[in-house]
Amino acid sequence: MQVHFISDLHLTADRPALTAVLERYLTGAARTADDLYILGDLFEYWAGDDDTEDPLNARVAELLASLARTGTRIHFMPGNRDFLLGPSFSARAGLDILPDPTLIALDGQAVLLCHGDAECTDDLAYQAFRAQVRNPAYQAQFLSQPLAARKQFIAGVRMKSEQAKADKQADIMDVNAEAIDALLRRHGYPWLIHGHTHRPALHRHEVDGHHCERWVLRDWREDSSGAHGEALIWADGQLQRFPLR
Ligand code: LP5
Ligand code: MN
Repeated sequence: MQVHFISDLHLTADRPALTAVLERYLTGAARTADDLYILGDLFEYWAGDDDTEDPLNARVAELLASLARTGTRIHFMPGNRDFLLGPSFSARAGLDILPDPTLIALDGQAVLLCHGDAECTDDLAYQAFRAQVRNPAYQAQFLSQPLAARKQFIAGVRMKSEQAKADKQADIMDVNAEAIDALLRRHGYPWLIHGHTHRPALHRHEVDGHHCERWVLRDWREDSSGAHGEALIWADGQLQRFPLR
């Protein structure tokens, strides 16, 4: 059994090298996976499924669909940037959409998957924003607007979010320890895999006497030495980080 986890690719037409890393991965190492879990923020933002024709979005759907045709099951969990991704994209890409959180088993080890933003409970401004944009009525109203207007609105939100983040203390943008303990308790003390915080690490939590590992995924990025990604891979009964170029 081989299971892969990726998150926080933040794909955008402005960073084609990241899409190239994804393409090499989906046509290479990912082929041996029985399951591939994408734990949110695959895209820099998702304005609605009527944007699937956008060249980058169509290309990503095609790359995922061709992996799915080779037999790998692909699962997508929404992130804080692409929670509007819906049934037309998922049908085209050959994936299913999972609720956040979702409990799975890796060779008998219970593992809870989440994006990670819901657990950043110290970031009160973000949680208020999140409650509003995750409201179905608000989303329906948003999606009834023309695509160009939605993209313009998102550009404004992204700018405000960047400004807000500049004034926030770094630790309020990490997950809250009690929120993690409560989540693990509620789900019977599984391990946890999440992204969002861009703070890759392996944390060991003791909750009510239970030992739980928490694996934080690495975001994909471009720097002076090129574009880098990462898949966390369950194989031979253990989790390991696998760098992607
Ligand atoms: O994504 P990241 O890591 O940079 O920052 C997040 C939080 N910010 C966001 C916003 C997104 O980055 C950008 C928007 C994505 C598009 C989604 C489509 C939505 C359209 C509407 C759908 C119905 O998620 C950031 C966190 C950070 O993670 C760390 O956890 O701190 O949160 C903020 O910065 C939010 C601000 O604190 C408050 C909100 C500012 C925006 C106000 C816009 C006004 C419009 C109100 C409408 C709801
Ligand atoms: Mn995120």
